[in-house]
Amino acid sequence: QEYIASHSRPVVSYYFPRGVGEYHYGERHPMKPHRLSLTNALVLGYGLDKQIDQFYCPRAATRAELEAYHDSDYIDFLARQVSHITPETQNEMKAAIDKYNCVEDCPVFTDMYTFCKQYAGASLAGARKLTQGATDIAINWSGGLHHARRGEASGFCYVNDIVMAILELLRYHPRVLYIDIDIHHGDGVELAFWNSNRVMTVSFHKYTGDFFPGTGKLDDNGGGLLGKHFALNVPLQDGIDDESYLTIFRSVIDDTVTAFQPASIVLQCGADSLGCDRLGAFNLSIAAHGSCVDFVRRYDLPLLVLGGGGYTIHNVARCWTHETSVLVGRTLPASLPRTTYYEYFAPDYALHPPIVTKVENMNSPAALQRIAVHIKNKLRYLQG
Ligand code: ZLS
Ligand code: CA
Ligand code: ZN
Repeated sequence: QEYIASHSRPVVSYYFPRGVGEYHYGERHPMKPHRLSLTNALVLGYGLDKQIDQFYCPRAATRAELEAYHDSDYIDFLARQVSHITPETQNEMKAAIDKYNCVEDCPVFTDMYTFCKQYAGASLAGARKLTQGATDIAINWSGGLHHARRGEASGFCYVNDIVMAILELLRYHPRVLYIDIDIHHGDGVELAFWNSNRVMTVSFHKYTGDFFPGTGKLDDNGGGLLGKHFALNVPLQDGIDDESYLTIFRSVIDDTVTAFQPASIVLQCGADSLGCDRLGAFNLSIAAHGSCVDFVRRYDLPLLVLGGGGYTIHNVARCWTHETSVLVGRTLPASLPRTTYYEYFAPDYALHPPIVTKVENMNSPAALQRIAVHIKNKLRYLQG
């Protein structure tokens, strides 16, 4: 007989808002919600829904839920950007569009408010299931939009579903750990909890003079009376490979979990840290990106898993499908199932195609070791 409950399979919930893959930021825009449709098609094509315990089409977040973090004048503005903005109405709104930064990176697009309420509603639903103890792992690939500010859009992000989900978790959990493996700095989440000792934010990102958003240096560690030492930044250079990334990721996360003792973890899985990303310049394979997810899963803490960036969309879908399988504890066949989007995955139709780039690894082992030791020393401040 087996009574070892701790080794039983975790309960996994998956959140996919209806139609979330059908929004368009605009013709030349790199952010393509369509990648969510590709991901969902692969997840279903592989039959992963049979291992997922609860497959939800969550309701949209309400205005009151958005206002738990966001300024009401900003939400008013988003709500007024109803479908079919004509050039004339755009002109009238020009001042407000500038004020809320809804230009270029964050364009006004058809039904954007519904899109925001949907992805935020999904992250909130996951957070609630976790605090109720009704699930062990909640997955929302449409969430993870880490740049949005309380009162303005930033970096393709309008509403910060991550901050909203963490605020929900904090109602029941004394400490929440936020981990961000998107290639961009998780600045919006860091800023929201900059002064808090109940949320520790850890972002791994490309950090060079001009790479967006330009923040996240090694010595940015939180502030205020309580928040000092409760933010960590791991600045990296172009071309980081699987071995280097996994070494520093495991070292930093293990030290952080030991020092901070979180009650739950939120993991942002931006897939723009993969090799061959249209915007990114790292060199990670899908297997290594997935190993980060597996490493976090093994702590057996309530876990909210979110999407984020990812601009070579056929690889984004592969990556998040693989990670869904990691979270449910199943190994998938190497050949992709036939789906309506099968041709996106030519010519190999493989789950793990070789992701090869010519980008040289600009991170020396010595530099990475220096960062890991620096962070180890900083985490000592949490102990005493
Ligand atoms: O983390 O680098 C920037 C800012 C600019 C350069 C681009 N121009 C348009 C605005 C000024 C300095 N922005 C980045 C934002 C990256 C956001 C990452 C989000 C996330 O992955 C989470 C979801 C950026 N990089 C590339 C672009 N913007 C970009 C490229 C091409 C275009 C087309 C559409 C829009 C304007 C022309 C655009 C943005
Ligand atoms: Ca990051
Ligand atoms: Zn990104």
